Amino acid sequence: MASVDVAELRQKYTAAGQGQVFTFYDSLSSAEQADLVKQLALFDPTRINELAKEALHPTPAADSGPAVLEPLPESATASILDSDASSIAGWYKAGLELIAKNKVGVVLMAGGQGTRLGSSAPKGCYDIGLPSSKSLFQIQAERILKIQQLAGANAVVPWYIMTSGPTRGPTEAFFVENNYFGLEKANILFFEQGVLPCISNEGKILLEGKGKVAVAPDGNGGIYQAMIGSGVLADLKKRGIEHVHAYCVDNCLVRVADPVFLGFAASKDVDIATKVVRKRNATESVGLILQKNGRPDVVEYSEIDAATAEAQDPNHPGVLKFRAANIVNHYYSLRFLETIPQWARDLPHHVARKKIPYADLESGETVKPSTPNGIKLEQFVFDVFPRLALDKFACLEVRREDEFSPLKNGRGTTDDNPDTSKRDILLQGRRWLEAAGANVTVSDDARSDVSAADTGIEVPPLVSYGGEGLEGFKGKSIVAPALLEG
Ligand code: UD2
Repeated sequence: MASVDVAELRQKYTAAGQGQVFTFYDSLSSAEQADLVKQLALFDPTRINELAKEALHPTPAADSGPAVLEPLPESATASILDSDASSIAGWYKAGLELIAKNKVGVVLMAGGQGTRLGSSAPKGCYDIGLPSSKSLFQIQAERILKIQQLAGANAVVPWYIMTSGPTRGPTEAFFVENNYFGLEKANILFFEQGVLPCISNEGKILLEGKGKVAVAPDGNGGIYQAMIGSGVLADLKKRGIEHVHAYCVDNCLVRVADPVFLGFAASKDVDIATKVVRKRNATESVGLILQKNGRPDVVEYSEIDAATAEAQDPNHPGVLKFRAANIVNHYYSLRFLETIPQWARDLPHHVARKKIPYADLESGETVKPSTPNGIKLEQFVFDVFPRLALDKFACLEVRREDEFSPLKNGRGTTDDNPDTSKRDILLQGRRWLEAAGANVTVSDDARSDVSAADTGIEVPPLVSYGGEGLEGFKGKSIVAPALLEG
């Protein structure tokens, strides 16, 4: 890193009214001073002021009137639930061919801090309690292995894993410890998203300690600038990748590099496609895929008004009008990703009001506030959608029970927790085996209050990616709960 002119940096921050970050500078050791300067050199205080001003005192929208929100038009959506088997088989075949030709790459968003889950390790390392004790990372790695095998002997699906500062080290170490779960190390690339300073309610950059700025990951929308800065986009191009699947680490049912999704998106020649599930209820914590002023868009659960969330479909009484739930499962054409430099910096920043530990500027002591004292700024990955005309965007509705069971909360909560993740994987395995003609019964010694999970079967990804290849179990009797061996 080029040496930083400290005086110039100090002057820049002071001129921007952010000189308080140097309050303790002279009392720091030279190593601490170097660390602080290295951190401060990452940010432009004038830009931070612009973001903070917009976040704390938003510019009123031009008086173009309230946004017109409507569900996506039929032309931009398809549903697995009502597509015929031949269409699905056609997408599957086309997608597998793209994988066989090494045209497909996978990008994993794994930089979240998993605060609600309460685990200090990265979410991908989490053991949801399966009979195999596999982590989310291992399940996803084995799905990549399996889809490569299904596509053909020479198929390679490179896996780009986005981490954030706190998750980078533990994530890479986990993969090394587990020998990359059988994948080739050369086809797994870790990269780091950016961070942004935490801002006080008065618009000041907060210090976490005397020599450290309080920072937070810049949101999963930081993926775009990170793909440029980390060389991921260049690597995708070098490998001749044309189709990219980007997904959320915490969904244990995710079909990584799903051939059906890839074939669907490629057949429509869109630049972005997204998978959705039917929203569980009006208050579910999911974004809503819809059209806003005629453009594809997503209204996040943290920013939706009750009227929109609860609006009923006029043609289907009792059904939500806005029911296409975002599941952080997106397709991108590489040609679109090559336009990132044109727009990534302009993606809006969303505001999360938080209790942010900060260094008191008098005493230098770290204070843990009891009420929100500032904001974190983050970009959302789906905020790029409105850049597309509807004909370059597509939405594929999939079955929630087959493709979406997010791990958001700790054990003991009502949903989206390790137990619901485990249950959903085991019940899916049972459905697959019964569809193949196996006879599944529940063991006598299962507890009297046998849980749904205890009636399921774990079918490892290397045995079946999506329920295929289980014909050999026809007529076989299997006693649940069980882990199916290959
Ligand atoms: C996300 C979606 C929401 C809905 C929900 C379903 C966004 C912005 N919101 O909300 O619409 O689909 O998931 O489960 O996508 N991540 C990073 N870096 C960050 C922050 C998050 O990589 O700075 C990753 C995170 O590791 C995870 C994904 O993005 O893989 C979603 O993050 P989250 O679980 O914090 O998002 P959530 O549940 O608030």
